[in-house]
Amino acid sequence: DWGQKEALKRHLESFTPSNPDVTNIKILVAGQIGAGKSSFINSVLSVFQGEIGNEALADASQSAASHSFTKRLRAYRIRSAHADLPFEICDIKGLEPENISECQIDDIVNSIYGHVKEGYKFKEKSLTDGEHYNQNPSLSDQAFCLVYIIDTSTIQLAAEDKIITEKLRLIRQKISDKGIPQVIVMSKVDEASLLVKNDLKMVYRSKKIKERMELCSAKVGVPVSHIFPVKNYHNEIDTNDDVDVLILKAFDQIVRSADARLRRGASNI
Ligand SMILES: Nc1nc2c(ncn2[C@@H]2O[C@H](COP(=O)(O)OP(=O)(O)OP(=O)(O)O)[C@@H](O)[C@H]2O)c(=O)[nH]1
Ligand SMILES: [Mg+2]
Repeated sequence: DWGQKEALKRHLESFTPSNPDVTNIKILVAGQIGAGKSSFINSVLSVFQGEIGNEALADASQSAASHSFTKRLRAYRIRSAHADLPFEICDIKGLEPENISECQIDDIVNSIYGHVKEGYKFKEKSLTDGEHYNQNPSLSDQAFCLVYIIDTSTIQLAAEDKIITEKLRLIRQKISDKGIPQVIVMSKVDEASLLVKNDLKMVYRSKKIKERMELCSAKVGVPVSHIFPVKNYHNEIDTNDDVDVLILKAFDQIVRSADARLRRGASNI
């Protein structure tokens, strides 16, 4: 249904967290370098603003990078034209494709639990103390959904695929005790299929996209119902309803998952 943009937007604009102790629901975005994390955050911000913003600075160069363009943890509050919404999305450094480093995984897990303060610059060694370490995170400091961004145009490459899924598996293992939900956003559907590039509405009809979503589901062990294909805003001047609908669908599920986790009670966190 490509006509649901306004309904989805209204629903999210009038949303209040189930737990009254939580002022804003925090969501953490993770994934490989260049997967489109910052662009996804910009896209969500743009949908609610009704115009393209570039708050979460994305990498403007098209070349494949070996270092993350985003270096610090930064939180972005979602705002609509009328008010601040009770959602905050955190952008972090990307996971390096070559190796599986414990440090990167620990930093992500610590960021989810709210131990890493805004502005922290990620280092070679994981954060365990100091001025950026939050010893006693409040409920609003903790993230209640992990969004993992996977590049649809490269997931089929065997080597990358293996490392991506192994890292996700390690993160899942660490956070599974606390029942933090995970949603996968598959970015760059336009780069994965020419059909979709020419008409975004073909995204659920394209055989290639369907195959990639199934591949992702099988490898990561997340049901296809929790995997959302999107095209991020990355070089556009104006927003577009089809792009907005896919972003809103993904964001709506992210918010539902996070809120469901919150409803289960703070005592288990
Ligand atoms: N075609 C297309 N390009 C995209 C999309 N999303 C992101 N990009 C491009 O991919 C590149 C990387 O995007 P970023 O948002 O900077 O990726 P990131 O995951 O934040 O990367 P790091 O901060 O380096 O870890 C940029 O050149 C974007 O313009 C998309 O949906 N489609
Ligand atoms: Mg980034």
